Amino acid sequence: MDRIRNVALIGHRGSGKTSLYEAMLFEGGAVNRLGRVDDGSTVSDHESDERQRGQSIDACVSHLAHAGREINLIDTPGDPSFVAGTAAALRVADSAVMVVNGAAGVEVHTERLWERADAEGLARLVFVNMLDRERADFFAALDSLKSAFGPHVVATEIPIGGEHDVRGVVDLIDMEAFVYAEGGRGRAERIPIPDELRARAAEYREKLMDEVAENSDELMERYLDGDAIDHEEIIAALKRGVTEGHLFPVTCGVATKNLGTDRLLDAIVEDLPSPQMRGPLEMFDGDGDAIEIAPDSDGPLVAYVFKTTADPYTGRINYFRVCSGTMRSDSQAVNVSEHQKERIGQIGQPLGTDLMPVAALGAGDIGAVAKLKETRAGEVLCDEERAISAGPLDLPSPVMAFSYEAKSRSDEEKAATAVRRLSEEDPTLDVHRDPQTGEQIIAGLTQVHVEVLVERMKSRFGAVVELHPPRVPYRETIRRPAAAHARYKKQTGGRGQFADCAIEIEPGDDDRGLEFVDKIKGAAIPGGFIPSVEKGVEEAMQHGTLAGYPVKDVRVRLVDGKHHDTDSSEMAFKIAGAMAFKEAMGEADPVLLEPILELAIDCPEDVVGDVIGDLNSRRGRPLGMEAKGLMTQIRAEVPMAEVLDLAPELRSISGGRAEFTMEFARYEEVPEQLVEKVIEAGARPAGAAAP
Ligand SMILES: Nc1nc2c(ncn2[C@@H]2O[C@H](COP(=O)(O)OP(=O)(O)OP(=O)(O)O)[C@@H](O)[C@H]2O)c(=O)[nH]1
Ligand SMILES: [Mg+2]
Repeated sequence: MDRIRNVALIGHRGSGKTSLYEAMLFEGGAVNRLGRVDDGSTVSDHESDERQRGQSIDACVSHLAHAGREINLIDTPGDPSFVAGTAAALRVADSAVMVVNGAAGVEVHTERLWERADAEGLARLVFVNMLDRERADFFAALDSLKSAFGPHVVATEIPIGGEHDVRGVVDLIDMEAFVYAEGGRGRAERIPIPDELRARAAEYREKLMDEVAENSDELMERYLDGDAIDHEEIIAALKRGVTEGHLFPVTCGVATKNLGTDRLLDAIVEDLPSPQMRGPLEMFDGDGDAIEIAPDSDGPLVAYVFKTTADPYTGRINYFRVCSGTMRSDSQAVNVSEHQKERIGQIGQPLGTDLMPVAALGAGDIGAVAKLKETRAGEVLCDEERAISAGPLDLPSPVMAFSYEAKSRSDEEKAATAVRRLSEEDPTLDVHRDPQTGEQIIAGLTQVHVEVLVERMKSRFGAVVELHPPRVPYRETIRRPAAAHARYKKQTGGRGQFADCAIEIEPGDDDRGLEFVDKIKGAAIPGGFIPSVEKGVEEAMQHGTLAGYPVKDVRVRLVDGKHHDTDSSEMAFKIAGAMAFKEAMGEADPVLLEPILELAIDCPEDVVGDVIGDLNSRRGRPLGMEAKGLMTQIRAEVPMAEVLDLAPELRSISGGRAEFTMEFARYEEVPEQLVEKVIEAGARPAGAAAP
């Protein structure tokens, strides 16, 4: 029952997660060569674009065995452009190892990812990595962790040596010291605690014991009495605190030298909870009420699919966590999200892209299966039809929208398939046709996010497309109430067309879109035609009267009308509805809206002034400033129209040391002096008739 550990490696970009992942696979015997990010020889980061860019883009799952336990280890990307994979990994892990750069301490995404792990209720352990780097300082990193995450962040080991001569660690639980042979495999050699570290080790041991004892009254009493407390007792209390999410052990090492990795695997087994210890997972029933899914292998099957890969050669592979019941090879399951039966072929335990075949996987385990027809990430598989869902992941919405054009006719077809299949992999991508301009749009979280998609369209599907600079999705709305009356009448011999309607419009509530209220008394317009009027209004709202941008948040009351027994039709009422809306909108003080984004820019102290100056020139409004480790974070609201070229500018201001994330905040009126310019650029494709 206590066999499995599902662990996600998370951390700021470039903190060494993938390097640590490879070292753990090597140490656990899953591979017999230590993979290196810099040589492109890793199990994770196996995609060509990951190797080229030197960063993880997708989450990668591997299974390994250590000390009689089964560890499902998930490497995640640190770049917020690819947060979808990270968020999905956290959904299926029971705990997270937070990897921190020992020379930088807590960085921006260290904090964001910590919050994500917290929101998923995950136990957390920290690995302070890169202790061999210049200016690496374990104790400074520990202090930054404590000030970011509170006093229950506590070292369970401290390093021996530092920077170029870091050699090993002192274990504070057993008060033993270990040194590692350079690049050696296997356990470290035990040595006496070096004299120069004795006082420090005793000091940090006391801090550790104070925290651990808090988790057991009995242990606290004996600890205060000065009794000897053995390894098992300490671990039991530690594990309780970690599992309940109020104790966070900190370990350390050097991923690229495989230093400390064996001890990290021990800590995963000893300190982190199994699925059974973690307990039931929360899902939702058909009414959206929370239900608990207990990790019982004999219970009904509930499996959550957290990752789907699309490859034209190997086909689709789905990665899942068995939340309850047992998933068996050569069986059947129902995709209850799509109401589709799926034939389950050979299931396996993943090692990167490889699958090690297994007959069955019980509750709490993670596996993969190829060739499901309809199933994608986020969906739930059960043994029979059940109303159950996992709830959406908390993900930012795509704000950077680029239009693209296929290079040739044949690319056009390939691009359509590629975009559809690739966007299945990533819920933070939005691909659609712009209803205004007819252009094909790819929207993502950042420019890099969209560029990676375009590279994959080419490398995996042979579809070559050209990206055009992103367009700002302006909107229109109204500022005051107005009324209009429209009559659509045509007599062309035979049966004519007749519809007549009167509407009142007024500003609606934020983000409600169109609110259509039927106020018709008697049978001035027969009930069957009223949806047609609404449809007409809806269509007219696709192209506002100012510049042809979609209109948002308007309340429309249909108050009166007339019909004709033979000449009235749905079509006629739709046209009358659209005519009435356009006329009313023109009278209702229409205004142009632009999206405002909230930016978080992280930059070194010495360029803060320049960055703020740059933001001011972009109509930016500062929201605040905060020290984050070695960096300063500036938060500001900036109109989207002004940030499209922010990335290169920021790179040049900071010499590549700044980075930023952005999220949609809200729509605001375009300042008066800019309205003309936006209207001129207009959303209307060239040559289209004015409304
Ligand atoms: N000196 C030193 N370099 C390291 C260590 N760990 C990783 N690196 C190097 O740091 C760089 C980034 O390492 P990765 O393992 O790709 O980092 P990551 O956290 O997976 O990065 P993302 O996937 O982009 O978030 C690579 O060049 C590694 O060789 C370490 O412990 N010491
Ligand atoms: Mg990585």
